[in-house]
Amino acid sequence: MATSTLFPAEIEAWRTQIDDALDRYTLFDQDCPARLGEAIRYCLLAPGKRFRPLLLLTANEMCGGTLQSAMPAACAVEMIHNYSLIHDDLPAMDDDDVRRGRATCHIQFDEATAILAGDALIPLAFEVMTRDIRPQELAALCVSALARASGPSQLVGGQADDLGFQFSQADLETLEHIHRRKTGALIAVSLEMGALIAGAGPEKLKSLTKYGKHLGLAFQIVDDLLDLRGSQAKMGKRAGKDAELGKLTYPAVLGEEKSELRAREVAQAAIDALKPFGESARPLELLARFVIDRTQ
Ligand code: GRG
Repeated sequence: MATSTLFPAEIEAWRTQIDDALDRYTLFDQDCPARLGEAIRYCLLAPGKRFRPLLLLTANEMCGGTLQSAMPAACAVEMIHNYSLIHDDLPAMDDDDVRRGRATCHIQFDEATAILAGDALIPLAFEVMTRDIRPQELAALCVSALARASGPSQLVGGQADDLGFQFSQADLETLEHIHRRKTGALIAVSLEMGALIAGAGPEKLKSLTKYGKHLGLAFQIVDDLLDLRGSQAKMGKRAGKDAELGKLTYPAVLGEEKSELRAREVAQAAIDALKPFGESARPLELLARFVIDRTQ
């Protein structure tokens, strides 16, 4: 999976810093069994796009924050995202054997290790935030926002419904309700935490959260289209899995052409939500365009 130059240069430079911080956060002590630590690092440090941490850092910078103050939350959201990928790939869920161009965790290690590696990333994310975000009141706000976004009514609930609707029919509203939680919640909370850490006022916070919600949906629509049309070599994961698993997807509900139109419409709504930022919203505009044009 080639991820070397995905984003505009100024954003791209942060990816290395995110990778370095994730590396430092997973240098475990002697009490962490070697195989578990190895599995966590194998998945977390694999070449992902780092899209959620990049959104967080970009929103933070737009609101006047510093990279150093936002990095713990950026790493935390990537940890939660990675746990969800590891568990999603398990035989009990999507049963995938390739992720980020490599064997999935349970294939490379074993199922129990993959479950535990995913499990471990959840408390690690919250440990990092409570320890490294200052002041403590801000850490508490971020913990609360990320816990909600990854909890039973958002990420986990969206995943449960996604599994529950396999091989069934549903309308657009149901489909969007699933996608907004399964994929959108972590994307939206990344923007929200970036703004919170920079001390953004209510207008900017609202605008970024709205952008995040629209962008999350656009991201998932494109993901559905890539699964239909994309190649494993580019995406680093198997294509065509959605149809195989009878997943409720945009192309299944709307058809390919209308799905593409809907993705563009939602990405434009995301960009429109950035009006209060004026010219300084340019990096997030570029990220919204990346979502629409991405091939991995
Ligand atoms: C197990 C609670 C739980 C949730 C799983 C991750 C997930 C939710 C589902 C995966 C199915 C899927 C393809 C969702 C589409 C959106 C998504 C999360 C894509 C993967 O994220 P990327 O493209 O991946 O940002 P990288 O590897 O670049 O980080």
